Amino acid sequence: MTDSTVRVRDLDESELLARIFPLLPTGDAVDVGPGDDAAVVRAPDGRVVVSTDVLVEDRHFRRSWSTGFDVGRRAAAQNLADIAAMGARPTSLVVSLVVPGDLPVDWVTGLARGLADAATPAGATVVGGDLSGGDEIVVAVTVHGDLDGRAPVLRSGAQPGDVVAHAGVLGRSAAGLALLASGAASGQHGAPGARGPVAPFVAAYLRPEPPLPGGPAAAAAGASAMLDVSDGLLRDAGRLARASGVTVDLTGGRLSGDVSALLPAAVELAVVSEDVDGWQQARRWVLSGGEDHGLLATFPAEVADHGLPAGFREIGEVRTPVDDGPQVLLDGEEPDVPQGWDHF
Ligand code: TPS
Repeated sequence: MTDSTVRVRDLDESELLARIFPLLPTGDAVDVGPGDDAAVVRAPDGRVVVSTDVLVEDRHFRRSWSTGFDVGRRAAAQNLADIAAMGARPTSLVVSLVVPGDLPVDWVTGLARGLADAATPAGATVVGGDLSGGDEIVVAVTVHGDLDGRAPVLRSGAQPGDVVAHAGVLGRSAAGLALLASGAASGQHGAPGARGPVAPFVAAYLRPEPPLPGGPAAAAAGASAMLDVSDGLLRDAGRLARASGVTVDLTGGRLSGDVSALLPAAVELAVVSEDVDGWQQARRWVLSGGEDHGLLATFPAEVADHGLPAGFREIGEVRTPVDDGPQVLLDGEEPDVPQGWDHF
């Protein structure tokens, strides 16, 4: 029997783990890896950056759109992005998995491969986790990181006059999700399977590539505040603005390249949904789409004058807040589109 006919319930836990362990990324930051009651990891900096993020079937992914590999890759990538957003370097992951008994075992081994695919280039290892049965798939990842002696970059440090900058892509994941949800890209499994104009957008949704080196680079360059964009540019810019007690004013003209890059996706969507205005749709994805996990950071003007770190480009300015005024502006005015993703 191959792993596509073997179901999770056909194996006992130790047999399933024996198939997973060899696939997990390993590294020398670990003294005791998976298999014991707990792992022992090094913390060279003396401080540990920790974050956790969960993926829930039919909320964050659909089994009909995503392979196990895609989900593993995404679960790792979005956690790694949270570490980068503190200005840190990811070191290790702990992965807890809830899976239905009828799930093919190769979905789970695919997930382990996907975790490795995202974690290995980032220098992170998987050091442990837990397995349980349940009605739907849930992947909960905890990630650790190291600051390499630097101060963490918080959301709360932005000052009026700072430059607002972004690294990574904007709206691509939301465009891919819309294409999958509309049927315009249905049946497309992952980047290699998706063809035609929809392929890069579907790939961006299924396999986001956060600009991880940008985190430590921004910290080293003197970023005053940073977060990763998971729920949409406007919503996450609002979080940074609120935490810092400032107003973030985004410059529409600096986002027009991002909007035009999404026009092919809007055109494909228009084929299945007649009332789509391509430019407006693409603009909404850029401003309100989530899950690209780019880095939104602010830099003092004198830092920006010497050149932003690799991957970052200016997209706006930090202003002094106006009492009771909006925290996020677009060209000086309240944005005319929804803020972004809301969980509940
Ligand atoms: C099947 N979505 C879910 S969570 C989220 C977004 C944009 C924001 C980030 O969440 N439907 C399906 N898959 C999706 N990914 C979405 C909708 C959209 P978190 O902060 O929990 O990482």
